[in-house]
Amino acid sequence: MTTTEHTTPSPSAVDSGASASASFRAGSASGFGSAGSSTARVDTLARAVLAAVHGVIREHKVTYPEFQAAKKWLMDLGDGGEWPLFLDVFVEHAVEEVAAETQAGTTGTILGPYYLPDQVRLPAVAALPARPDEPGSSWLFQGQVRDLDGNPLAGAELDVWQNSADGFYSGFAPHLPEGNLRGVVVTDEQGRFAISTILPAPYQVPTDGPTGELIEAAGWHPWRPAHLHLLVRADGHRTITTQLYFTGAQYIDDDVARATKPELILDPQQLADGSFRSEYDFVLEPV
Ligand code: MBD
Ligand code: FE
Repeated sequence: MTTTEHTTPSPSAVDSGASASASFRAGSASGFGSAGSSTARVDTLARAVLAAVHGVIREHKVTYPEFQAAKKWLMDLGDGGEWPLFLDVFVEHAVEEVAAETQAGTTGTILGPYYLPDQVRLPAVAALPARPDEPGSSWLFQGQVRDLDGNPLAGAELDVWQNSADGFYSGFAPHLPEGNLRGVVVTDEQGRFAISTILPAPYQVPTDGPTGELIEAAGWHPWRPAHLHLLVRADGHRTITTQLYFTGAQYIDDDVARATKPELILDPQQLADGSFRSEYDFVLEPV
């Protein structure tokens, strides 16, 4: 396992797990009914999931001690508030793959557990809110939002969020100010934007919670490559949920969340002053 390169400060799995659970509940998701699923659909999916689990048990001759250990681990996952983390790390990529089958324009990828709505609205040329002494390499990220026909989309929103150099997301770690490295940037008349921020850092799944316990017990590694999250939206267009990554970055070919895609990898240019610059354009399809 390659877990030694980055050391993390004190925020615990419970901090991020509890906040991620609360934030998910505050969002729009509710019961099966709200998903628009009929009784027949729920029946089909629930049967299929249970059949898959039964299949694993039979194929691998799962024992009673293993069944009880799994039960305890699942209980811990709920108690630690880590269901959103666990599902977004290990399951969401498959849901996104299916969604992508009917999506045109910029490639999407998973949302993850750390999106927070209602962040500060910023003009097309803006710096993300950051601490006065925000550590990390300066990064200017700029580009244009267009429709499928190549027309610029003025007033489009780039709702962006990223971790700080120590690997944590604001809102999910008590040492970071609210709204740090989050913002909604609105494109100008030419659909353009230029965002000043820092390069994001690799992300480590908390090792002191149940998700980390499973990763450790299975001999996997807990890392995601550094990434910038974005929701890109414009009136009359389908919102793109995506992430941008960096060429040659650690874990770029071995993301624990399986959420990298070749089209989403940037190759930032380093300037003489040591800062970095990237360009990326987004294309949205009509709804
Ligand atoms: C992250 O930062 C993330 O983007 C995902 C998908 C899962 C866990 C943490
Ligand atoms: Fe993330």
